[in-house]
Amino acid sequence: MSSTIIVSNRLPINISIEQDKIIYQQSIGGLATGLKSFHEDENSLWVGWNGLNTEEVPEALEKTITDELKTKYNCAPVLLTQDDIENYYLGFCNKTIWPLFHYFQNTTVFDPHLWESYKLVNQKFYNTLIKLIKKGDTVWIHDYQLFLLPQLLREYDSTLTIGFFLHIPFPSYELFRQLPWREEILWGLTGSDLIGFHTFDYARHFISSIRRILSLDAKGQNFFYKDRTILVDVFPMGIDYDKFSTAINNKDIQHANIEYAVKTRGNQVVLSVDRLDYTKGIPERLKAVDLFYTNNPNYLEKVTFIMIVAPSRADVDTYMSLLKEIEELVSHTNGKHGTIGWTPIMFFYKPFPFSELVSLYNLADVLLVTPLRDGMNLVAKEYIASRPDKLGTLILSETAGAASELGEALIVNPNDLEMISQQLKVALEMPKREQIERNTILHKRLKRYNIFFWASEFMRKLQSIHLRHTTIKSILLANKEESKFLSDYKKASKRLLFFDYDGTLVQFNNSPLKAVPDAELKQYLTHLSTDPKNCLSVVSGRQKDFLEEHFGPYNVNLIANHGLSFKEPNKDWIETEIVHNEWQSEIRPIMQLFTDNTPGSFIEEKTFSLAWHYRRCDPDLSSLRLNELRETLLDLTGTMNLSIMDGNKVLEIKDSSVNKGKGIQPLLIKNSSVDFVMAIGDDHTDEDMFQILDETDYSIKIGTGKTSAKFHLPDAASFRSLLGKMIK
Ligand code: GDG
Repeated sequence: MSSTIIVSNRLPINISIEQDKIIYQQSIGGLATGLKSFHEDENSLWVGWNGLNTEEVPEALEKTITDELKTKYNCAPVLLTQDDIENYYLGFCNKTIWPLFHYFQNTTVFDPHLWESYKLVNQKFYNTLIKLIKKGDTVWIHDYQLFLLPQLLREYDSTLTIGFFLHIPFPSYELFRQLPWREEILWGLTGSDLIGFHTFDYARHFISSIRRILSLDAKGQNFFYKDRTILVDVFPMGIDYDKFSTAINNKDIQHANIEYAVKTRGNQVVLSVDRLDYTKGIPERLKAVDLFYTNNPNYLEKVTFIMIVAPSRADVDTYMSLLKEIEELVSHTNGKHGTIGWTPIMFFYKPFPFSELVSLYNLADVLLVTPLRDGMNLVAKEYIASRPDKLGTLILSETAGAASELGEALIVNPNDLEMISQQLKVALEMPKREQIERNTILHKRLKRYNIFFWASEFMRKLQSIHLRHTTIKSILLANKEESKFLSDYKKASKRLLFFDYDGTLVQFNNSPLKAVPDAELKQYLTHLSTDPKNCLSVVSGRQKDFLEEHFGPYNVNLIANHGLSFKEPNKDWIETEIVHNEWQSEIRPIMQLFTDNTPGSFIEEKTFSLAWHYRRCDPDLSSLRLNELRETLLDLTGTMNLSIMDGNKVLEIKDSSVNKGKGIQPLLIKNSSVDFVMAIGDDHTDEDMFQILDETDYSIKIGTGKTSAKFHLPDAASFRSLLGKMIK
């Protein structure tokens, strides 16, 4: 039976060893809390680091821990050394990716040594996983610690279903590009079938980096790599709504509530709950609270602020200096505004048990959540869900992912202390009726889009995109199919071979007009064209002169201008159709206008067509211009016998009576008795060739996407390697 494997840096269980006794505790943190319910419900296997370093655990104990993790918690550990923890976890993850992705570029460390450790640990996760996964399994990888894992697993088994979810923000391209290892990280993610983010902005930033850094094509939420389409989508993570909304029925929680009310003297209570982290905006929040008391002396002794900070990443220096700064700010405000009987800020640097946390959610009149950046922020959702009375006001930072979902909260700029202080007053004075109105809407949303819905939506999309990959009609020309192709080729006594040029015989580079045959290709062509069994043709949209310059010396047929011009070896060019190109004078000025407005684009003039190339342009601008140009041309050419073709980073307009299918037809007729026919190409213009071939012929598309070809190859490099095998 196939199963689901969750992979994250940490297991949802914290393990500590005290005097040879093993203590298991539920981890705190968004990912662990959020996914725990899904894990228990689905009976999935969870793979991650167990929180210990291999040096401090005797081997016998290691085995006991591994066994107990499996039997009691359905977890399998990845073992890390002290060195891994220092350089991968505390190093690259927490000193490089975490600050950069949360827009703290000034404190981001770029150290190749840490990057090496990151690669090594991703490999360790891979080594653990391949011992556990079975054919047909689904692997769901979580978060920024494991960016390289999807591609490692894809190379191990191309049929695996692989999903990736990022729990933190994905920064804008301008920020992400600062990372020296940006390409490796993006390539690592391309092994996934589905990549999920909390918000549309993060997904948009990611696609922009994919297009600009890897130069991969993207359409809407899909991008294309080799023979696969990878879906990028938005899944705002929910919480276990029922667990929080019913928790107050618990007697302990009700008692704790009464006790807390006495301790806060019946004052109005403002609460905040965070892990210790500089992204959470804790010092700024404390300054805003201080400002609130200064600006509103009538609230002194009437409002108490409870701040819970759960210890986190205590081994990273910046976190300890942050704690010191927080403690100083707390004592400053308490010293300045406090009285003998009243402490303005009750500060706790420790984790609270779930029951006490829910009591505090129920006690608080206001929850103040002001991170400078936050992927989502689950605390905001938990607060609302914990209040069946639908009372309480949420103040939420606009830079938390949750803000895009919880619009009924009071939204603030976390750097605007005056604004936070004002909104605190608004929140404390908000009439109950308005609180209930706002929170009723929020409850509905949180109840529906809960953690189970979130996980099942992700899984549903993941399975459907994976199914799409396995049901692509054209067959990958690999393994068995490739062997059959090579054996048919070798057996044949007469063969017709049609090769497209750009993107097929040569790879695209940034300047398509400069792509010329390299030494290896020349060697292969010499071999193929001197084999008396072969009749080889290069079929291209290029002009006659170009093909003649590069292929003239070989014994090959040249079919230029998309099939319009034909030349056999040692003969003259002939035109296969009579075409008119008066239309060009009308279309050229329009194309020129678009060229002027799109830096990097240029027009290629051909005998019977005009091509607008945009490979070197800004991808966002060119996609905008491309749509405009296509629509303008469609309007203009409605009554003319012209067709507009989307090629690989080129839009070409040409006479409709010319196409590559028509171009190769005379050769197919003349050689009707051959026993091997093959046509290969990478874009839309090659489809006319594929369609004219018989069912038993080899039509091969390079790349993914809709095609009438019977077979496909991932990229031009795979065709090059196939050519190498053909001449052996
Ligand atoms: C990352 C992203 C994203 C906190 N203190 C206590 C406690 N907690 C629990 C909360 C909540 C979780 O920890 C914190 O989740 P957040 O979402 O607020 O933040 P991160 O830990 O930074 O999580 C974040 C999340 O992943 C999910 O994708 O939302 O943006 O940074 O569940 O309740 N729980 C208990 N005592 C505490 O003192 N019991």
